[in-house]
Amino acid sequence: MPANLPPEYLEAEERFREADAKDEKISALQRMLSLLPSHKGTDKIEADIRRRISKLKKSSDKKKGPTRAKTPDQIESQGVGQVVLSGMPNTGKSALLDILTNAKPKVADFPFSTYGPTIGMLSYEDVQIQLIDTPPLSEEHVENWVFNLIRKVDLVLLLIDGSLENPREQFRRSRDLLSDEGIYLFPPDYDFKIDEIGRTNRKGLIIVTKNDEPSDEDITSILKNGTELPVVPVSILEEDTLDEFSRSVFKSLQKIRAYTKKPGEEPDLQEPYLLDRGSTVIEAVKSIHRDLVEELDYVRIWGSGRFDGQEVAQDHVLEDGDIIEIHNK
Ligand SMILES: Nc1nc2c(ncn2[C@@H]2O[C@H](COP(=O)(O)OP(=O)(O)OP(=O)(O)O)[C@@H](O)[C@H]2O)c(=O)[nH]1
Ligand SMILES: [Mg+2]
Repeated sequence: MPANLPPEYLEAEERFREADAKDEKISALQRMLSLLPSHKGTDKIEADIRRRISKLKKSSDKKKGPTRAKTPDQIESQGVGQVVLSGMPNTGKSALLDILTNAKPKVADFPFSTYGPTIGMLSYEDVQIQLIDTPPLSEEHVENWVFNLIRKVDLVLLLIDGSLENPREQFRRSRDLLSDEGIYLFPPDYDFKIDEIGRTNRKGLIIVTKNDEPSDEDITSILKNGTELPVVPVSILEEDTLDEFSRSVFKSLQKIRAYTKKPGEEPDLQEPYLLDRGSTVIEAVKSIHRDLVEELDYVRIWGSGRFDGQEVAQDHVLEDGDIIEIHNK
């Protein structure tokens, strides 16, 4: 118990414990936050309260629990892509899943607190991405399913604890543990060929966690000098870094969103069509409806054209967020 929590704080905490309604819980937590003395000993408590507030704000009143895995590495892919949180013990994998999704993984200030996979859905703008929390990588025992899962996902997030002084060593150790299993990480836009025998290539990002408590050194630039992989700093206490994290994850999945509009009408922005990055206009038309290709006369686009509503060739490469207007013969 850290020193000197004032009696008003303890009262607010009592109110939080007794509250049933979400709003009441949030307001009790906010009161706790305002009454919490600010010193080194209360940092963890503060992080914990902020996480609970953020989670409550995101949660809807109806319960939408995480999907359970059948066997640890057999996880049905949902949403735009399957992304795994990996890294050494205590780097903040579970805390990220906890703050970004409805899942409730165990977050603890001691290492090796996660045993199985926990799945959550990360919302980024109008898409959902599947995030999977896993037990830590370490030179001691790592269960096989952890590596099997990493081999299958679309993107690997390698977490480095940014509050420690040894970012390069953490990176090197994690990278070696993966390569010992034949797993190699490449930048998300890298055009790698089919896996060689005994070797799995995966897209990866380095995530520097706990960016609110950075050590004296500039970890992001130290790491950038040691690898081709993009480096994304994040803190569960800083919302803008979480937004940037989600944006980077979506971008790294190499998908784009396209929307449609009918001539003379407003675009339909309800549900995006998801396409592989690099898709052309004709590929988009095909994916919207096969039959449309036969009847296609021309296409106008809003977004990546030189001007809005530009008529573009069928091999025009689309960009994320483009709106397509299909004109039939
Ligand atoms: N200040 C701060 N603390 C954080 C942040 N993210 C995680 N932590 C703390 O770091 C500790 C470890 O977090 P976990 O999420 O349990 O770490 P983990 O990587 O899942 O750990 P294992 O499952 O044991 O490998 C907890 O005390 C968290 O509260 C952050 O962004 N800022
Ligand atoms: Mg964990």
